[in-house]
Amino acid sequence: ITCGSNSRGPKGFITSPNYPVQYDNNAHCVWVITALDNRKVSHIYFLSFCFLSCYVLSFYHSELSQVIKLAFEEFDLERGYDTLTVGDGGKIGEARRVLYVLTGSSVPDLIVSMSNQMWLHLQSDDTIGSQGFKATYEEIDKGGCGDPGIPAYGIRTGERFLHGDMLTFECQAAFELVGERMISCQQNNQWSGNKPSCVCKMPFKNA
Ligand SMILES: [Ca+2]
Repeated sequence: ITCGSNSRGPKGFITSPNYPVQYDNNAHCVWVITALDNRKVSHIYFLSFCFLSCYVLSFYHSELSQVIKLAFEEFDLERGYDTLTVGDGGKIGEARRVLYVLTGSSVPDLIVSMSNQMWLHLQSDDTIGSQGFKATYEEIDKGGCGDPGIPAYGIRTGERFLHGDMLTFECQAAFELVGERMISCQQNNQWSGNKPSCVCKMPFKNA
């Protein structure tokens, strides 16, 4: 089956077909998410002073200032056989702009595009389905990795999500940190690691 859609910002969500019921076999779905062309009033005001050259500048600004942040809430695809490929830009399947090929049942972390567009391609084979996925998307300003959130029962130090910024995580008493304690926002708009989780320590375990 063929499915998917073209979506525009500033925010929304995408689910696999039939979600939360199993997706179809032989599904072939594509989604393209495009940030809104959000020219601001100040730009239009600016136009009246400088005509063509400033129009080009403001257009340039509006085209490139926003990127797409994709955050998964649920994710479950038949491991190794059904895949969701996420890429940058508007050309579906462009190999050199693939960001991730996702499969299996662990929920991926944030994905941030590098341009104002992101595409997703779900492909399933001819047997065995799974629940599928639900993801929300949102426009964010270019030059950052987006807010990865704070783990349940956790504490985060750091409030900035721009290139080079670092976040450190701790867990509340009685919880143990699993995963990376510190992550940094890389130039490719992706965090260096996944947000950790805080799991309850075994209270009666003998030392
Ligand atoms: Ca399958």
